[in-house]
Amino acid sequence: MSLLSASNESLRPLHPAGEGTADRLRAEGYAPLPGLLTAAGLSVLRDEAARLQRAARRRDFAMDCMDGSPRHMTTLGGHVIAELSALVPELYADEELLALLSGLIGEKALPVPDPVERHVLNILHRQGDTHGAHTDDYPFALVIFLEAPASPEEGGLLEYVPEAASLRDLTAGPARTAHHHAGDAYLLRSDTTAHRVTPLARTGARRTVLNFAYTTSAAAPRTTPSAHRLYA
Ligand SMILES: O=C(O)CCC(=O)C(=O)O
Ligand SMILES: [Fe+2]
Repeated sequence: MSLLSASNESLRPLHPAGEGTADRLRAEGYAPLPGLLTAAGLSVLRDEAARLQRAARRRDFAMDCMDGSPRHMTTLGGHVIAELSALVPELYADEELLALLSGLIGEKALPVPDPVERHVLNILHRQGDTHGAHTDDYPFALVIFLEAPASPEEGGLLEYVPEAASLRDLTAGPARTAHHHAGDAYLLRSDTTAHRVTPLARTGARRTVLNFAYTTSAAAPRTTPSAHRLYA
């Protein structure tokens, strides 16, 4: 079944990346892509994530290489997703999606070599669940929301500081925050933007995202142990 070919039913036509989105990515390290998924795309991916979640693993630890920031979440790495899902790898490599991302980045968005980091599933589902402060190994992350807390008061906000000198920048001053709805996505300059997901504040709230990592031909390879600790 190909939902994700040229007549893509899962992604909206390319215009949701409105005017100014590329500028915002460059200036702020973050660009929202509200309603990137169609209703059909959201429904299919949500069912896929619910199926994949059965293979996912609970993680509760401090990430040493990221200033000991907390991980309280359930995750599934890209290597397992590739074994269990046709849909997610297809969407990751979808030409329409790559064209959209390349347009925003200003160069060709390329799949990353590491099968573990390429496309991952992150699920926050208990009160207090959080994906603590870090930067990513690869320069760009497309985060697609399949479930999200209804309001910012329920937590699960993205907090970010572009061009961060250190992860401490997230707490040293006011960080930027963003709330998203299911079906939304955002693109992050994820290697130089310090970022974290604030703790879920309410029992029963859920936040499920797919994170797709991309690189460019100019990007210097940089790897930390963090992805393998969280996903392998
Ligand atoms: O869930 C998010 O909004 C961020 C995910 C993230 O930073 C990551 O998976 O590296
Ligand atoms: Fe990240």
